[in-house]
Amino acid sequence: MSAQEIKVPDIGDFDSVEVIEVLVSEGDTVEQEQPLITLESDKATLEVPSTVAGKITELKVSEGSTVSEGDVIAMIEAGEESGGDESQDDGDEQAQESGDDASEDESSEATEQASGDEQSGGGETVEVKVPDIGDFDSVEVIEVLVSEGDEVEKEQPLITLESDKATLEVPSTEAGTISELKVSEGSTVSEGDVIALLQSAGGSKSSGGDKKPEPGTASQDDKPVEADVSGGDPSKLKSVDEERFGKAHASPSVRKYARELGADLGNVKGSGHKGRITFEDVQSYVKGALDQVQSGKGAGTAAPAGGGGVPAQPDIDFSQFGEVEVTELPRIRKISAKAVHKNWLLIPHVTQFDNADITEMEAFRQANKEKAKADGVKLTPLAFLLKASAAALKKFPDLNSSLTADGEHLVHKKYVNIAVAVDTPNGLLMPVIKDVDKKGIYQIARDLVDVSGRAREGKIKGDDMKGACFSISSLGGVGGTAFTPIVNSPEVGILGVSKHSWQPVWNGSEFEPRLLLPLSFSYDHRVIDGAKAARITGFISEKLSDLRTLLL
Ligand code: CAO
Repeated sequence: MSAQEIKVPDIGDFDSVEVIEVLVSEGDTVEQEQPLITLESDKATLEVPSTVAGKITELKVSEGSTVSEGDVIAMIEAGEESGGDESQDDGDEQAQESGDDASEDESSEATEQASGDEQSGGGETVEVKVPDIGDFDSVEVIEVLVSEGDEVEKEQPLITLESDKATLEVPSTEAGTISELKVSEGSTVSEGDVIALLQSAGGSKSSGGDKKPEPGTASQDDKPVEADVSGGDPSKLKSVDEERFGKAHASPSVRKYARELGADLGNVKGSGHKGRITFEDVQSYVKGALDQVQSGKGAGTAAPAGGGGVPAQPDIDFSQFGEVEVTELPRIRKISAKAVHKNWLLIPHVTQFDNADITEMEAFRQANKEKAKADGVKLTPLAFLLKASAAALKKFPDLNSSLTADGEHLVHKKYVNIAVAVDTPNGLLMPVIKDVDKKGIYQIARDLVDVSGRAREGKIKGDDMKGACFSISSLGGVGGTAFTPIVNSPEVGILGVSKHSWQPVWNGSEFEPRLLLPLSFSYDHRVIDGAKAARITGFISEKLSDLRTLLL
């Protein structure tokens, strides 16, 4: 009985792919179709199965080797149950055929296909097709990573495909705007199928193949901080159980991301479709591990199945309890949901509460409201809050700073731009009012009406929401006594404002009615400590209480 070679089959547009796992040992008896090794490139993970049943006499690869199509993985002595010589021949032929499939003609055709059918001159519609995906046909789309209208870069993953043996992401062949999506989650596709129509940006905006794929539509600012989760002891979190990591249900870019952070995917519970592990799951896991390291529990035990202690959202069929209707979140809400989730997980928040006595400020505002209105200005308490916050940003330089990515330096800003949370029909937007420290109350009030109006009408531009040093979220016009706003990273503080109310205040000899404005100041505890936070909130209260100091 002669041993036969098991070769790497047609694996699509990949060459020199790393063996991340060897699933068998010499001497093992394997079944036909039993996976022998797992390969992983930056875009795909796939298992290579045995083409025959039999006994492994020699392994030709080890973990860390790189292989290409046609390379021999192992020698197998075919067993009786495999059907003898006939099946050996089949296996050989199969491996051979796989090799033949990737003939030069076909691979150049695949490359042509992958570069789109039309020339990439600016503004042309380009069809993005499923490239050569090897020995796979009718593969399920398990994730659509973009939406119509999204701007994408060349090489940015658009969809994730998954067969029973492989997961791979299909990247965009051009930079441009997605004008139409031709697939949805659950569709099945084969090589050459059109995934999306893309309005080409001109073909020059390549991001390079090494760019880390971003989850969904998260902005640059949403990129997760590459946290050192070792808590000073790299051995604690960096010991990854390779076997469980290999078996985890995650896309290649999530795997790559987990490897970069030293997160053991085997311990991360997936909250995505069919329990798939998402970027957010990895972030939650890392955050949970970090919290446990910091609280002294140690990361060795910090690997709860729920992803850093955060239980995954169970997929509940609510219709069992009564009638339901499922609606999709608006695009802005999806984006802000990702941002607040990331900020809530990554920033150690504390909220400091205080009351500002705005009796005089309100008297001033009421006295000037009509006159301001005649000048086209809507004078609300928010303009005064912006001015007081600008003064605080100048007085406390750490409040007007951002942590560097390594977490070891502060970038102090010499400008004072403040974002304001605006409730719009499509979700929360944060337009920025620039140079607040250099503007008077009227000008700030004018800017506020301008940006909030444009935000509500959907006319705000991306640039209008960049460059903030601090944020204010006012629910004063709505109600409530206090809340805990979430800091917008990389800012380090946010001021929440609730509805003012008349309260009896003891003045030393009697209770006196005073108008109190509740302030809720949330801050990043890595940058600001509690005493400073109390001073900052006190400073803002003082400025609002004594308009003379504010208007100076
Ligand atoms: N206490 C009591 N009344 C207040 C107040 C406060 N703290 N702040 C504002 N008001 C009053 C205003 O004076 C105005 O009344 P008058 O017309 O009689 O003067 C009324 O409430 C409505 O104000 P407004 O909402 O039109 O204007 P604003 O400047 O206070 O706020 C804006 C503008 C855009 C911030 C606001 O409209 C908005 O969208 N707020 C929601 C923000 C939000 O959703 N935050 C939560 C985010 S999650 O962290």
